[in-house]
Amino acid sequence: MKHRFVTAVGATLLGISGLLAAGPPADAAASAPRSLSVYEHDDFEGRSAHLTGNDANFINNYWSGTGASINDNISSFRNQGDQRAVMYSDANYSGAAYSALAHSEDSDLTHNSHNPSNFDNVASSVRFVV
Ligand SMILES: [Ca+2]
Ligand SMILES: [Ca+2]
Ligand SMILES: [Ca+2]
Repeated sequence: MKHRFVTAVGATLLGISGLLAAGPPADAAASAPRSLSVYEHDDFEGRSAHLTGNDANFINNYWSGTGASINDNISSFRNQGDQRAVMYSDANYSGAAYSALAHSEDSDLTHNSHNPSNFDNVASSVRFVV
């Protein structure tokens, strides 16, 4: 039901843009913000931090308003961006990789079905990919 509704809206938007017929087409790549919110505890609780670009080492990234590093302490996340965020267990994009799909969230990094089974408190770097 929800899917049919979305399809109907998309068709309506296509119809409108067809009528306007002017202006450049939307550039998907240009509207692909990198926006990953990470949390200290499960269920998006505890302290939080916002990552908006590639970062090779979380050792100098801190929970907002604190001097405490997020390194090896991320337990849940929300990826609000249009790009996939690949988090790595080690610095410099190495070690085990956890792929956080665009517009996805994980409330508990301890149990994962399509990623390393336990990625709780291990993330040390992140790289965004389209
Ligand atoms: Ca860093
Ligand atoms: Ca934690
Ligand atoms: Ca680590």
